[in-house]
Amino acid sequence: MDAIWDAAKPLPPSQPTVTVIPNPPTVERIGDLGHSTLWIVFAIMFLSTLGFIGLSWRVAVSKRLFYQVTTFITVFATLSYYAMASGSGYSFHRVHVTQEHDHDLPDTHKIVYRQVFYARYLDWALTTPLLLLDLALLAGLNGSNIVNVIVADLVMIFTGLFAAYAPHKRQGWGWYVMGWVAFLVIIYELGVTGKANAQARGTTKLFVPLAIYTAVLWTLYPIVWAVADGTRTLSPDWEVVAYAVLDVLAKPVFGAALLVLHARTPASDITLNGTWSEGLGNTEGTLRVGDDDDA
Ligand code: RET
Repeated sequence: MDAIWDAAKPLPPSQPTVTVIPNPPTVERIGDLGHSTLWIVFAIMFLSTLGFIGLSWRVAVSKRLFYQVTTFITVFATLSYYAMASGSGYSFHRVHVTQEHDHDLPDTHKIVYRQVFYARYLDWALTTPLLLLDLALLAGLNGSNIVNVIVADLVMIFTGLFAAYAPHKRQGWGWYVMGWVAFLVIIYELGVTGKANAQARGTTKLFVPLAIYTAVLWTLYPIVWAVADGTRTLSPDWEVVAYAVLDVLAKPVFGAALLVLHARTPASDITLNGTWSEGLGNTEGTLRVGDDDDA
């Protein structure tokens, strides 16, 4: 609001004369810290992918499912970190910031352009269902529960994306709350249905620690979101660092723990014979070129 100063009609002393100089827009984007972090995590994801591929070659095709799912998770993360580190996968979100002042001074307004990495949400939309699939298979969830948990997960990620790009703060928090509702559905499916199934299957010792690890770690994501995109307290650089730590713990560290513990727990074996391991139209005993089932 521009204050008008009229010399002919001075303002009464109780109303101070205020000149509001419009604030130029500011840009919040990552710098060296963010860039280096993105490249480091790209390398970690890439090397983990190679490691998981190596591990999967050591088991028979019929027992490779966990290995494959875990490998796909780091493949997608490698691609999204490459996109972000090499300078794509983001856009600027325009935020209108209103600053209130004391002493009856009028509010001031500022436009902020904040760098938002949408590549993150694409990555999460592909990898979080796979992480949940890993856990669901460990627990032995039925198809109906698996569909519920994966749909809830997609709702959570896409509401997060809409929240990040919401033109108004309040609308953004509305999406965020919806994301939390979906997240609670996931926690319920894992904590209640998953635990009961794991007990019946004899995989509790493996499932429960991994499910608790997941629940605690995943809860930190919306907290980071709230202080980064939500209130913009965390700078884009530190936002990248925070998600980097969480992503490394949620993907390579979780994947390695799952594969090591799974290898030690015979009850968690999933053996897929028939078409899955033999291929269509191949009857038992037929040797296929490239088969390495002897592993
Ligand atoms: C958002 C915002 C909306 C509310 C909630 C969220 C939760 C996100 C989570 C992300 C997990 C990502 C993982 C990535 C692995 O690499 C979308 C931030 C609840 C839980 C595990």
